[in-house]
Amino acid sequence: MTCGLPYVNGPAHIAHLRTYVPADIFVRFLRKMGQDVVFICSSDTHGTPITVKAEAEGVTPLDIVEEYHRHFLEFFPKMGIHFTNYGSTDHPFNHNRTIQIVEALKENGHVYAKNLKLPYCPNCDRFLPDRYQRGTCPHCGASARGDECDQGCGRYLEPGELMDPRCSICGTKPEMKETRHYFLKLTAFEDFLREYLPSLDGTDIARNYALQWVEGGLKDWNITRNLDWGVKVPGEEELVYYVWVDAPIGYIGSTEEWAERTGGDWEYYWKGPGALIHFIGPGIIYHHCLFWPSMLKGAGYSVPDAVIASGTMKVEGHVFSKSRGYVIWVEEDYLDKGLDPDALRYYIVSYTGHTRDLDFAWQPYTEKVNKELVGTLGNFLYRTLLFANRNYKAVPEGKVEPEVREEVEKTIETIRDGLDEYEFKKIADAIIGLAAYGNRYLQSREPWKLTKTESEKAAGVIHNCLWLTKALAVLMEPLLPFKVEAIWEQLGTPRKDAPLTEALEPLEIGTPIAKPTPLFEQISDETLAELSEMASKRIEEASG
Ligand code: B3M
Ligand code: ZN
Repeated sequence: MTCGLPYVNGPAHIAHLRTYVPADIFVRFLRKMGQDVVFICSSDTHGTPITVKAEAEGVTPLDIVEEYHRHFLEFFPKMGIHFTNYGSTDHPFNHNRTIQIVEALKENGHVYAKNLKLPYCPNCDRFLPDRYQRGTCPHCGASARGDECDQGCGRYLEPGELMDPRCSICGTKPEMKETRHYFLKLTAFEDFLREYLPSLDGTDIARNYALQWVEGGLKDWNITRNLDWGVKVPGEEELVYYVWVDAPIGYIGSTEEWAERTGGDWEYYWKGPGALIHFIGPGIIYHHCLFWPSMLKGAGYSVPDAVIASGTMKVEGHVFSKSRGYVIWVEEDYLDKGLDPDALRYYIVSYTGHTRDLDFAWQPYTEKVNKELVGTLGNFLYRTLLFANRNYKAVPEGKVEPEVREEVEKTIETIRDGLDEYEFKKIADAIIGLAAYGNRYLQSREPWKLTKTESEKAAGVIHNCLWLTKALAVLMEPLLPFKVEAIWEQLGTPRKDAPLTEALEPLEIGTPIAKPTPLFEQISDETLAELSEMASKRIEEASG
């Protein structure tokens, strides 16, 4: 299983989390259900996103890559996201794998060379690949950059397609100059794609967009660029492979890094029976559903089984945009302020369905934390553990009531449906629903009244509540891994990564229950005001 690779040209932001949080939750559930998963990611180190940033800062691409590679490596665990391997597309394994795959494509007749006239800036004295040019989108007329209509229809653009290009560094109108490039014969994969895409698992948006593009007609794909930084094309001084060639191959490269480190078998996943699952953002469906399966197929590798593309990200009601200030820098704006990583994981998946627009705003964030996490979930856990500690100091005698058991079984069913449908909100809602049931159960049985008159009954109620607490701990661990560690400690039975079936196992009577501390913290009006103020300031500064 893989996640789209972050370009290492800046720190982690909230839109990144839309891929990584659901993917991490998915992997954790698969493992709880006994599946063997290798969870792969890497720093995307090549292409003009890196070189443009390096030029702007007057440093080398390698400086940028090293700085932000380290950032991401340290960042993911702070959000509870754990890859089996987090590698780099600049690793020699990936350079070699890229060259091997293009060679195989060539041998199979899928790659050809062709001379092209491409924009060349006489002032900067170089060709203008991808982000080195801005102009007009030939499809929708919006302002666009060389490789993508980034402010309009979102389409992928081939070199030479952008209209009225200008050098994005100096603004000069480029000349057209001849240069030799390599192409992947994407058109030859049309029949394959027509047959393959309808059976591709994952979210509908991935499959449907891809099919629509095939219907609209395919074009051969230019796989080289006039750049120094990247995977050098053997025998061609001036060319590197386009970053979208070596970036997905980086999924394989990172698996090879893992295999070397652990003695694992990377070919099992890439040429054998292992299922291949990609989690991605909505802007890179074209690359993952058209280019990538064609490359894999044409070079003799397995093709993806599922592509799970999310919907888009908004911040404070506006389309996510770093330049316009509609951004949350996860480390600086969130974690460094002492805010809870689990609460953010929860917000990301519970706000809306996986393929819809997800808006991050501080007001609904505060409401969700205070109402759902503190009010419902935290409240049930705290009341249960406090009552158990005060009255029994340990798990009291009792029998799990059929009604209580049924609630847990129902929750497990809903979680399984959520995983099948890639609807992670279903899972989050089911967990809060189970806690809400716990609150209702506790409230209706009133054990605080029973302790004097019918002490056995009171103990039975608390036994059931503790059993629910354990079930919740098992079921919500993928969502709220930090909190669950704390719950296990309070329950006196550390059971990290317990299988899903553990949710239905009996409790051990007599296990000591320590004095609990509340798991979730209420967000005050003052904190909300400060956070909202920070957001509006950033937006103001960006527009001014
Ligand atoms: N580095 C980031 C993006 O376009 C890009 C993903 C590569 S996945 C192989 O979302
Ligand atoms: Zn467009």
